[in-house]
Amino acid sequence: MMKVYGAKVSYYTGKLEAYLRYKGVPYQSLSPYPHESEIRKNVGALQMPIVERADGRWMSDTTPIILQLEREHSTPTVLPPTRTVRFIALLMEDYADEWLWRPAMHYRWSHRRDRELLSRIIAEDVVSVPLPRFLIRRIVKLRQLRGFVKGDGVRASTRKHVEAGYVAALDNMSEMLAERPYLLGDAPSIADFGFMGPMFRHFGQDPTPSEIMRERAPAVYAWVARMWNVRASLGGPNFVKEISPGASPMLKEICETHLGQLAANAIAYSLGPRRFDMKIQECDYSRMPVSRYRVACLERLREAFVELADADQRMVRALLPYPEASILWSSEIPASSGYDPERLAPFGKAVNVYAMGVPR
Ligand SMILES: N[C@@H](CCC(=O)N[C@@H](CS)C(=O)NCC(=O)O)C(=O)O
Repeated sequence: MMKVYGAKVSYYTGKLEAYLRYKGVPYQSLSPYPHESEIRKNVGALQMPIVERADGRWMSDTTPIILQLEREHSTPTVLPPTRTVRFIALLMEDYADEWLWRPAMHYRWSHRRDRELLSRIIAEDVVSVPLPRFLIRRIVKLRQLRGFVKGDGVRASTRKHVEAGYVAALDNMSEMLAERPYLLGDAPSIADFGFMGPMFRHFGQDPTPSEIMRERAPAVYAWVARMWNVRASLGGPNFVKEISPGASPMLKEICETHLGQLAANAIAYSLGPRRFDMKIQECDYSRMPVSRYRVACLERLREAFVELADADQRMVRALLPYPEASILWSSEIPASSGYDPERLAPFGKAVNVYAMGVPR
């Protein structure tokens, strides 16, 4: 059986678990900490989830893991067959993976109730180091707040914008879910699994954002449970064949936020500094940590765009009529991460999203 090293409070572990349950792939959940040296040896970085397979191979990073497992377990597919819809699904997944991470960390670690609860859970259930619990809690709180909140651009001047990003995701998902039970059809696609990262183990479980979700977006709250319960059904998934107008607010938000950040990050990566400034929807973020992994995300999106036929490329461009979207088809901004040139992912050596793990 597949071993999934992760945690029941982890963003990407929740995303992968939802996918494995849907596909009927059995797995065993384990904590990574007692296996840290083995994990580092086999995948290069400690992050969650990490998968150890029955055939002895190890996998990291949920997007390539899902794409690999789709090759091995092709039904029910989570990749919409219509090429333009598939591209939009990958774009939505990337936004959920990488942009909603900041508000998810902010709500968990900036709000006292959430911070106290999660540091207790992590000290009791996740971290296994021979230190008194109160000390583990203190270290965890400081590490997460300093690294992933303040160190990732959440300040007095950006806090409102970070929180508005969560609310926008709720509103935009609600609009899409008013049309169908899953974001792009009658069954979950890779876009739905992407959104399970932030929406399940963070926004749907942590006290402050889950209350907001229940009050403001009960359809998203219901979708989270539906995603956790969904199993392959007879008849196969029916995905939409074209992106409906209900998705427009979501796509606009993705371009203005996530693609704006991917562009600023790629420019900074190509020039060399470890921190960069960016303006997103008129909000100034300063001293953001550069991410090599996110340059690779942009490269993969560009490759997916290039693979589209001309007519499909035109259709995608029409769906994304916002200036930030041009980074998907124009190479004016360099995107050259040098990460995984041999295309071994998910079997290659992982890199943390920020250089050495936590941004400093
Ligand atoms: N791109 C990866 C990211 C995995 C990841 O960053 N996981 C987080 C926890 S949910 C982590 O392990 N962070 C490293 C840390 O906290 O040091 C994926 O899709 O799996």
